Amino acid sequence: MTSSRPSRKPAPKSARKRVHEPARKPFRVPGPSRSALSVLRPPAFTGRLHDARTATAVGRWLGAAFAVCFVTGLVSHYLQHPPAWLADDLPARPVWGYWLTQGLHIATGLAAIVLLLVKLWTVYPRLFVRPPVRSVRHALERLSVAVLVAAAVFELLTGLLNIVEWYPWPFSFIQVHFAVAWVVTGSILLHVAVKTPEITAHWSKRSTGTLALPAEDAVDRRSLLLGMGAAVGVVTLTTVGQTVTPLKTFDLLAPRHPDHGPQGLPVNRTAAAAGVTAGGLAEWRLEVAGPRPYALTLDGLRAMEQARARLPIACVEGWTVQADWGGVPVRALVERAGGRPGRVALRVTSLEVSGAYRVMEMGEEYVDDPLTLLALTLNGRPLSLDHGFPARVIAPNRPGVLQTKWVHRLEVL
Ligand SMILES: Nc1nc2c(c(=O)[nH]1)N[C@H]1C(S)=C(S)[C@@H](COP(=O)(O)O)O[C@H]1N2
Ligand SMILES: [Mo]
Repeated sequence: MTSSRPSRKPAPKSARKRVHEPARKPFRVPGPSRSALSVLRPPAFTGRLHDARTATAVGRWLGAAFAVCFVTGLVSHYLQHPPAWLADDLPARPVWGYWLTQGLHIATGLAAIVLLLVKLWTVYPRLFVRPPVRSVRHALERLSVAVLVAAAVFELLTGLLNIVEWYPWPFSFIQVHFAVAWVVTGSILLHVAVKTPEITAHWSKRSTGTLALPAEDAVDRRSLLLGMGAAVGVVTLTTVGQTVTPLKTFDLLAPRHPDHGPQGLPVNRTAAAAGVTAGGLAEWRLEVAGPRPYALTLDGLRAMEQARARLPIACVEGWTVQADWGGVPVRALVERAGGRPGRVALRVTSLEVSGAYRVMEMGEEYVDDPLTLLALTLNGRPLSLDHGFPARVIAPNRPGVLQTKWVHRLEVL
């Protein structure tokens, strides 16, 4: 290798013989003065890694990742916070539905971090465009890109911090992450609309950009895209094992490992954190409110006909573990209180002292589903305290946050 910088030290003899190039002068910013402004002068962007063809090639992967992330995010949001008209029609099947959509949400969100970084690097020379503003249209376009970048960075950053359960901000993650998702989506659509001529011109490999390329530039671009693909592959492989358990051996970077936790299952909120103690459970009864209210002890629940269900706990934060659950079908408990399964919703209250997931409501479809259980056992053993002893909800196709633990009251609605 030859260095482009002249070196003060004499090169070793063997090397000196091979140097044919005259030593280059060190680079100087031309002009009368090296003012503060000249620091802002763009570096010389050689090669075509910053051209429209590269931006298009990277951008469509990023667009695809954001599209999947947005749609799966909507699914997650509406399963957790359904509007009243939808609440009773949320489907309890397929049982793996939320597992799939939330797994995709987190995986595409993590992949989008890599893709966004590459995309920003590809287009950052445009920050130095002179003059900065050519027309009103140009100004609006630049403003829309600024909004897009800010919203996209915000969304990926808050999502990432959420999966590690770190909330270094004063606002509610759920509402703000949801709202900004619309801003990102809207500004992507606007961006695509504005850039349609460029995108179509550079969509295929034979785009004008490529034809004009010297061969080595095409190689550069291919290397960039391969590198990006490899980085996405590594990020995905080292995190997706938290939800695709056959790949759990490679789960090195995800915040959760599917096996780590009591009874082989992770725990988000421990009994201690929820203020639930074994001592406080001595007097535990399940209260069921409805046309014919009643209460049951744990032995009373165990004496009812038991059902089994193999269902995943699919946490919104992206980890999923399948388990065998045993307990009393919720519809049987509702019928016993005089409610008609398929016609009534249910409010479930936890013993938990405080917390966003102390009270949960489930719609008619879930109440009616034979796989929706008030679970007493996990993988054949009584629930551990951290998994919701003495009784917890487990239902198919439902976000983990709604699988309420330490249940003590059901209300037929
Ligand atoms: N009462 C109560 N139930 C709860 C929670 C909670 O904070 N309080 N957390 C939920 C969340 S976020 C998840 S992912 C599941 C996890 O269940 P596990 O801890 O048994 O794995 O429990 C849910 N049940
Ligand atoms: Mo969760």
